[in-house]
Amino acid sequence: MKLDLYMFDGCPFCRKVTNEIEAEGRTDVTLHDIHQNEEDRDTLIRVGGMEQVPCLFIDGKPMYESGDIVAWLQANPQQA
Ligand SMILES: N[C@@H](CCC(=O)N[C@@H](CS)C(=O)NCC(=O)O)C(=O)O
Repeated sequence: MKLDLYMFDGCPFCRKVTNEIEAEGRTDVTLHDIHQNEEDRDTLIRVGGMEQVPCLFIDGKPMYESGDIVAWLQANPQQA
């Protein structure tokens, strides 16, 4: 499963998600800072439909809302 988190530094909702990733010790989520990379920002808007972060792409399908993302991460632990 391919997991890509679109976020930016200083976003408290993104921090909630990255804290969960750290707490779980996950290494399967690739971070994309939309303030550091214009291409990532364009991808978020094109695929997700809006610039809101955090947004987790699960095999390319966007999931917005930090609470939903945290719940999804907890329900889908990293595969060995
Ligand atoms: N309810 C959302 C709020 C996310 C949110 O407001 N993110 C801000 C950055 S801290 C944002 O992307 N704002 C731009 C927008 O909503 O278009 C969540 O919990 O994920």
